[in-house]
Amino acid sequence: MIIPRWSLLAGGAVVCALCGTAPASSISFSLANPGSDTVQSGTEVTLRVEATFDTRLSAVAFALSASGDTALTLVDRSLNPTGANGLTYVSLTWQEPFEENLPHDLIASSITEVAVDNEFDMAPGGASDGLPPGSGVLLEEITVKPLGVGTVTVLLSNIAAAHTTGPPDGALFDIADIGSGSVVLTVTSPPGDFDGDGDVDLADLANFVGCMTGPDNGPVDPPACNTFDFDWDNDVDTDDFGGFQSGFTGSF
Ligand SMILES: [Ca+2]
Ligand SMILES: [Ca+2]
Ligand SMILES: [Ca+2]
Ligand SMILES: [Ca+2]
Repeated sequence: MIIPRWSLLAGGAVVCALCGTAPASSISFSLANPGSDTVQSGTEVTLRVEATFDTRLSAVAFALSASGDTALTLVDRSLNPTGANGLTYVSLTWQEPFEENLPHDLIASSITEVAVDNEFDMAPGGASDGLPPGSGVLLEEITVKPLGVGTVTVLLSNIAAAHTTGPPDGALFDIADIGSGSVVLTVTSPPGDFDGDGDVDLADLANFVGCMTGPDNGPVDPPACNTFDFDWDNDVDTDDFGGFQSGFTGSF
């Protein structure tokens, strides 16, 4: 029997080599808000883990962690999200107890859960045959708020798909271990965050006066003061102070 080889492309797409005529299968990520892999500290980000598969999906584990000086707060979570195609399933067999009493502060520990874990009994059509084929199926939707400069990693691991090895009506199935894939969000400082701790507060304000150049009297020096040039005209003046006030977050 040929053992399929699956590999993950950038962005989470999965390709299958040596699979012969076996159907393609893929797991893809999308980030609903703001849709970029770089986010500003203090911005709420909704992470959507979507899957597209032409064969039955039998297992996916989902993990969320932070590194650097970033701490994650878990803001919201859809326990049973429904995809655009009307399919609704997230088969949770194990999870950290993070769904109650939101928000949660995830400074110390990451989220790990088995989003889909279906026993596969080799008998097509049964209740434990894995998830039926679908596209754009929403497996997980979770809103986090990263604070501080660093990274947030979304990891899918232990991905397994089941595919037909016999006739098209599915007389025989086999399990393919797809492996893992990750997406990394870079968390950056917002404008005005002089000390790089993710907020714009009085500690940052204390540095504003020392960075002032006056109108059209740049260059801004030292370079760290550029965070106060809100209107990008190479000075730090009262116009920029207005921007600082608008961006003021207070201490987190
Ligand atoms: Ca700050
Ligand atoms: Ca100016
Ligand atoms: Ca300016
Ligand atoms: Ca601060």
